[in-house]
Amino acid sequence: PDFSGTWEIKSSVNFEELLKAMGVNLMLRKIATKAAAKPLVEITQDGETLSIKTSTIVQTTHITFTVGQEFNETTVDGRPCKSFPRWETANKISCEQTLLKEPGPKTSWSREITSSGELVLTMRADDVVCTRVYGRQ
Ligand code: RET
Ligand code: NA
Repeated sequence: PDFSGTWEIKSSVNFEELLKAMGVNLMLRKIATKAAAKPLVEITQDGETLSIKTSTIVQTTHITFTVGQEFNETTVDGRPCKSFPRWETANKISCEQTLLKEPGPKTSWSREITSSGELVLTMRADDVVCTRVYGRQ
């Protein structure tokens, strides 16, 4: 599938609950949730290598990875982790994360291009699932 493009958010469910499950305090949750309501996501793709830049007013993250290869990332709340992306289906990448240092909730994400051409991002922390749907800008 083609993940490349500039994406804007259409809906988001459970983002603040995700941060709560990660132990982020109320004040930072409010700031982060407000910022995350207006993200800009820019993806470039070369075969199985993706580069994903997610910009908000308080934080911008940039990851580059190849599906099937471990890479260094940070969790949504900023903790360093190892990430292992793999194809879950032909159109969906699932990525398990392992924290480098301290114990914390089990986290992962997935990104899928749906049949209607949307990008669905899920982010998990233990049993909390945040689902964010993006459309092409
Ligand atoms: C701060 C402080 C530390 C805790 C958190 C922050 C903000 C995180 C943000 C994340 C946005 C994520 C998105 C993901 C994918 O769509 C304020 C830096 C959690 C804004 C947009
Ligand atoms: Na987002």
